[in-house]
Amino acid sequence: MTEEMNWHQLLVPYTQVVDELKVKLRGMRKQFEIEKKHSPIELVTGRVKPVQSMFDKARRKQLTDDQIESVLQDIAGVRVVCQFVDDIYTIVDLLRKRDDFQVIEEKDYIKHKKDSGYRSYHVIIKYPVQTIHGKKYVTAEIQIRTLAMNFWATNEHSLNYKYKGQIPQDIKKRLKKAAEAAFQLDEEMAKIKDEVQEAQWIFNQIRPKFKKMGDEE
Ligand code: 0O2
Repeated sequence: MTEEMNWHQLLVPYTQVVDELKVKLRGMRKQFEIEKKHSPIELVTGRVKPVQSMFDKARRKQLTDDQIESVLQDIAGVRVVCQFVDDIYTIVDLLRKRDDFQVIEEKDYIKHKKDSGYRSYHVIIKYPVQTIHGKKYVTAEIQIRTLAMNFWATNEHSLNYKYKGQIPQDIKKRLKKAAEAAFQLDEEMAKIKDEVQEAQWIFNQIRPKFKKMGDEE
């Protein structure tokens, strides 16, 4: 068996965790909708880190192959996108209360934004997954952010990829400005949250239900 096939085999439980988490989080959203309450969850996506990207990160962090699984917490990654900053903390509370996995770490990059301008709330969990070889505990990262934070992070991520982590200074500066503008948008929206929610509730009664964009996988 090749080295690469070994890694693909190792990643099978991670794929299952991502799939299960997506079902569970979308299930939470459905429940809010059925109970005719504002859903703090707008979109749910997920991915297993591609093997190459896992190796790149391992090299950056100077990890040996044996350390990769225990050190990298985001091999299984799920992203929850919401409308308002408050929703993020509602989701975090809901996650803390669940007993189908254990929250082992939380990183609040909203109260403590990263140097790049990145904002998001990361919840690291230990998730028990059933495999044909028995139960395995898999670490997964749930990233929770607003639509505005997600817009910024997605663009910055593409630029980082394009410039191989070396974004030119002038673009970096603009990105920092854009991060602040996105945050101001979140703050302004928070002030009219009740109005927006009421309007959306009325609108949802008459419009056909569309699949949430970016939520189909
Ligand atoms: P990908 O391609 O999304 O998988 P480190 O990389 O050491 O700073 P660490 O210790 O793994 O980060 O944990 P952290 O800070 O929770 O970051 C993990 C993930 O958060 C990243 O995974 C990104 O998805 C996201 N993230 C963190 N900082 C930034 C940022 O400045 N900009 C953007 N766009 N995303 C960020 P990967 O492996 O870097 O990337």
